[in-house]
Amino acid sequence: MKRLKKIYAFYLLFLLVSSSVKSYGQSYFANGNARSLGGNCYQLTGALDWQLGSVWYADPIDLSKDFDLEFYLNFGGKDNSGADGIVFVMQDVSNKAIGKSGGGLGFEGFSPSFGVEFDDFNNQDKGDIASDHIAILKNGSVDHNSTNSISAPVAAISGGGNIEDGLDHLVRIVWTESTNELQVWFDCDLRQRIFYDIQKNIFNGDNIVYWGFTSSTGGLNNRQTACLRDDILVEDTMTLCKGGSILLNARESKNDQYTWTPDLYLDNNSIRTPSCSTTVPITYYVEYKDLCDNVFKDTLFVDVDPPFIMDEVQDTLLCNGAGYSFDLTSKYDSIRWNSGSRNKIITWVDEGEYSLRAWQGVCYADDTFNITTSVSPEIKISGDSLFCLGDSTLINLDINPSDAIYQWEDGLSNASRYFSVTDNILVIAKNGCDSVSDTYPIRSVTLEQLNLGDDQLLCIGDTLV
Ligand SMILES: [Ca+2]
Ligand SMILES: [Ca+2]
Ligand SMILES: [Ca+2]
Ligand SMILES: [Ca+2]
Repeated sequence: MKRLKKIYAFYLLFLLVSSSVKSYGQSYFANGNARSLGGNCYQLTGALDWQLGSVWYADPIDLSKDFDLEFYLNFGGKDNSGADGIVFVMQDVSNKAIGKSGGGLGFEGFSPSFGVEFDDFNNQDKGDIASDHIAILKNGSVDHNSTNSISAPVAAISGGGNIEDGLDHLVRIVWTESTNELQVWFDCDLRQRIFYDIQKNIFNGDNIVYWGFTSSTGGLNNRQTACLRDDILVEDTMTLCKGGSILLNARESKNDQYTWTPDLYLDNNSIRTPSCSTTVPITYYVEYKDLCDNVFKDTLFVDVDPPFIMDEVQDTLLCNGAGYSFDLTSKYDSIRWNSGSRNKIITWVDEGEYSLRAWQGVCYADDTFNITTSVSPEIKISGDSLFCLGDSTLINLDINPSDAIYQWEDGLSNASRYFSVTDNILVIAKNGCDSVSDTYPIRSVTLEQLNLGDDQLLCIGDTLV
């Protein structure tokens, strides 16, 4: 099961990466001679001898829940000269699993597996019956006489008709988990019915398994195809965000007539996909005629998640290289930032506009914020600190960063000015990060009058003090 999950996770990743070219074809894994015919149809084998193909649906099936699968099988148009048939398979080997050709039906050889075979060639050594038949087997065996036979072959068509008639045959597989009941319907007739704990007896308790089809030809052949209905796995629970709406979905009906009850919170209760805007959890029943003209009733539970308001973020100034950190792990199921990051624990440091979307269940809320960055102001004062009495000195300020506002001690805020008295100049600068101050002493000086006395006569060789 672990391995299967890993493969599945990888496949999801692949889908995400290649979503621009997503098509139905990528929802399946085709192996051997199998190939997509477009839509939900696959050719499992061509009308050639010794062909071998398998197709596995990308969404695994869950045996711990009920399911009801419908598909069309076409066995080709050659009866006595045609072979070999198709097997509906559940397995947890891999999405590449493929068995043996000929009477092996592409099923023989891989285990653990569960198969419902639609066999149109009589291999007497395997316990086949003369009629085209349906049987249930396990673990890659097509031998009805072996211990791997779960239910013996019965004619596919009551009375023993031929299924290699070139027509699409509607096949329906119904699993009821509570009673471990599996039903196989062929052309609207119930042909096989077993009570068997598939999960425990075959898959060692694993409930998540691959499912799909195998097919082969041998010394005789037919072109064999399988077409899955696109609504093959209809959800039985949906969730909407209160105040919003969601499209419900029922399966294809024979006459496109539906009745949803109760007729509450629906825009139209008689169409296949009504829009539902319920504000409370509610169970709907939808009744319609299925492809076999039986009146069919499905249940769909619609749950409601409460909307919420997010208040996680504010416009923020980050100072001196600090970051804006978030830990949203406990509050939200998932997060998506405008950068594309889905991290719930994150620290932002760069300036810019940010937005995020957060989910609680299927409800989400958006928020935006701005980050600006700055550093604490720095004051540089320059100019002559000494000047002559009666003169003045020019003092310059160089304040960084540019968002800092500043003032001299008297409230003026020019970048340069003259001072003419002794002072200890105070300058204050502030921005969102900090408020700082600096001082700068300036002093006026008085030069004494020099008196060198009267002019005197000095003879060569004399000195004068
Ligand atoms: Ca045949
Ligand atoms: Ca056979
Ligand atoms: Ca058989
Ligand atoms: Ca036949």
